[in-house]
Amino acid sequence: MNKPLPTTTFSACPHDCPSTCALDVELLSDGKIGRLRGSSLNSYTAGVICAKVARYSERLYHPDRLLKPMRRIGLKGEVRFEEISWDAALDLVAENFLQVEREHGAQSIWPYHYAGTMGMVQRDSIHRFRHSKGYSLQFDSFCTNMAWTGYVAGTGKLAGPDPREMAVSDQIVIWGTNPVATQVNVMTHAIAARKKRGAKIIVVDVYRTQTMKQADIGLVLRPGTDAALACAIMHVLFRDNLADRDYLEKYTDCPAELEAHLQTRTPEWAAKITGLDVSQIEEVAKLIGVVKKTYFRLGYGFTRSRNGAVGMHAAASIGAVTGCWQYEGGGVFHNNGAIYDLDKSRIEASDLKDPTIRALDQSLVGRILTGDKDALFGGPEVKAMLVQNTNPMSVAPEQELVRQGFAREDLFTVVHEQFMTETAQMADVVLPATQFLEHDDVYKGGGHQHLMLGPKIVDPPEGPKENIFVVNELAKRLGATDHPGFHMTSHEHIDWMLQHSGYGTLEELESGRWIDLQPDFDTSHFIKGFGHADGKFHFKPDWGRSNAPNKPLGSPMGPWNAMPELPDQWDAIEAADSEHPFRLVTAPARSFLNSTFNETDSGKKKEKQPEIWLRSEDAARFGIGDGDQVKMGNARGVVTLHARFYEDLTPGTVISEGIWPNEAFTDGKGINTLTGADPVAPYGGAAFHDTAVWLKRG
Ligand SMILES: Nc1nc2c(c(=O)[nH]1)N[C@H]1C(S)=C(S)[C@@H](COP(=O)(O)OP(=O)(O)OC[C@H]3O[C@@H](n4cnc5c(=O)[nH]c(N)nc54)[C@H](O)[C@@H]3O)O[C@H]1N2
Ligand SMILES: Nc1nc2c(c(=O)[nH]1)N[C@H]1C(S)=C(S)[C@@H](COP(=O)(O)OP(=O)(O)OC[C@H]3O[C@@H](n4cnc5c(=O)[nH]c(N)nc54)[C@H](O)[C@@H]3O)O[C@H]1N2
Ligand code: SF4
Ligand SMILES: [Mo]
Repeated sequence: MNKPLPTTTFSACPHDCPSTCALDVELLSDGKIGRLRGSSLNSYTAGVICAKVARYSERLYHPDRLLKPMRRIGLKGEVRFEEISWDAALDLVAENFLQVEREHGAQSIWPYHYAGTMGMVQRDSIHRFRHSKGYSLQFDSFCTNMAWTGYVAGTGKLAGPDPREMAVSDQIVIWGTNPVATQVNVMTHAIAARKKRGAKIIVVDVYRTQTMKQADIGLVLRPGTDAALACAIMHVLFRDNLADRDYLEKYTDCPAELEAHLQTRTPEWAAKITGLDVSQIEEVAKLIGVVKKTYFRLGYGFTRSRNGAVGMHAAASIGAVTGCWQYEGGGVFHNNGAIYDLDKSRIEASDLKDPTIRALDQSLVGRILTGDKDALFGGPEVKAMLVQNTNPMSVAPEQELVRQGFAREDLFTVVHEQFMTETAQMADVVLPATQFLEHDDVYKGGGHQHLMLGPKIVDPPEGPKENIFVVNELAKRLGATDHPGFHMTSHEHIDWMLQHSGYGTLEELESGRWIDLQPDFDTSHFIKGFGHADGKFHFKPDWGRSNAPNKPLGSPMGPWNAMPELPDQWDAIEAADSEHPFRLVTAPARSFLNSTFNETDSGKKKEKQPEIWLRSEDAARFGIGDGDQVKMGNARGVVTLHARFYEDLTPGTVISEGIWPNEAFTDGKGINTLTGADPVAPYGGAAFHDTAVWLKRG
């Protein structure tokens, strides 16, 4: 007898990736899932997804999945646990939270979460729990702050030309992102433009990435010098009469001032700062000036520096000088966050949010847990945490402090996880979580324009429960379920949010799978004006009062007063010095997604081992050979890993791809031992790619 053919159903990728792919999921006759594919019906996904999600069954049926609630029986970090029932686990958590609240106040409890799933019901319900109890708030700073702030400083709105228009561009500039690894669909559309129209692809990065290998022109510059490149490009545009002066007059705030300011920002000036050749800068500037339909796809990578917001703003400014925004296939795109306008008040219980409660900075978790008064805003110590959707013991900067903090015997930590992550290992109570194919949720694409449904497709094994179950059950035990959001199923939440946002019903989304929310051409291209009150693109942002989307603390931070008024190279980076001659960039690995997928064998096999890539001549200066074990350090700590010669980066730059578990390093200390948590101006953020280090053999 022939085996029945697999049937196919649909979902959406839950991971923190701008592509948010529309998925076709194979259901096998034994009820298990088979391969995942990109939906060819979705105009952005266009049938393509990354390899790590295509083989999701490896993660779903992984033998190391957490299946039972557990409580700690050893010392913190000894990783000795015993299984307990869900009821006993939830009771234990509630008891401890109530006790902490009685003794130290509600703000000494800090629900801590991030982007393990991007589903809005499962990810954001923790806020409903937080607000209904008056626990400490969280200021999100791992990822988007500098990028969004810099982009919005120019455009006034976090949105831009339809990324599908890349397919009709004559030239695509991929700047500070490595889409082959981090958001594969950008390549689909860019390559389509090359095939159909001979579009050129230009890539700007700090090493020759997989993406740059596919480019027509690659610019490898020094980390944190993108604003210098952008200024020199704009200098050439003005100098050679390639600026669109009518556009500048109509659409920008101070074109004459910008032109005067850029007089001295010559290619020669920028070459010294960036490490590029003058001829490379001239060539790219000319192409950008002459090819009107140029689409800039600006990523996050180049903004993870202490001058990151300034770099993003400078790069975005180029488009306002050429006027490429006016054309189909032209403009500057970073993220579409502002097009969705969703009513999440039922999910988050935002009506209960008390803005006077402190918002603790997620990147400062190490300082916070070790009692840093400033990081605690002078308030009570953190005594209990519920951690969901994040793995701070791997991903947060200043790991030495993070470890010390989570090792505190007087800190009661609950970790709700799919795997025994390094954070779960430090918990008092570990709760097993469902994976995305086992629960309902709804997703929005940051790098595109679709709101997408990801319904429950298979039953979880006995044990794992979804995030809203944990949040609702704890709220019940803590006597805090007044808000109607606690009495709704995930279906009801999705339906309510859709209806109250004006996007129909859940039933409609179920039949359509997704909604395309791309605004019309004029809106996306800012033809009727940019997002600021004066309708102009701002070359001269008011950094201290910008309408950045991510500024819950209200006031600017970091050395924001020193930010340049106009696009310029800003000296705020952690520069190399005689003690720290190298600049470290911790770029993403293709087979991992932050710390996710580093539990699967195929991911580990592909990425091999933690490495530091450097030029052979740099290595030789320090007596380091290819493959040698090396120590790399700075005042924050020391890590041990293996050197690999890599010639396609600037002298003095070193690259370490991937957030490996700390335990994958020889001395058990991972890459974030070296990265800093100091808030970047003007609205916070962690400068993951901006670290000065020393290197030696050993
Ligand atoms: N495979 C994989 N995919 C991922 C992730 C992952 O870890 N792995 N992470 C996901 C997440 S959370 C996010 S936010 C996105 C981020 O995706 P991206 O927008 O691509 O940002 P990054 O991954 O930080 O870095 C991208 C590139 O920026 C480069 N870069 C670093 N510093 C500089 C600089 O100063 N100038 C320039 N020009 N380039 C620089 C790095 O070398 C890297 O190649 O990707 C998501 N997708
Ligand atoms: N050195 C360095 N550090 C970085 C970066 C870098 O480029 N370099 N990038 C930074 C960036 S951009 C980001 S966004 C952060 C990301 O940091 P995190 O958001 O912490 O991302 P992950 O490491 O993938 O961890 C997410 C965890 O959530 C769990 N999870 C997934 N789905 C669910 C669910 O439905 N329920 C529950 N309870 N858990 C779930 C996963 O198993 C995983 O362990 O890392 C930052 N750290
Ligand atoms: S490319 Fe990104 S969104 Fe698409 S399947 Fe892979 S991780 Fe998910
Ligand atoms: Mo991120």
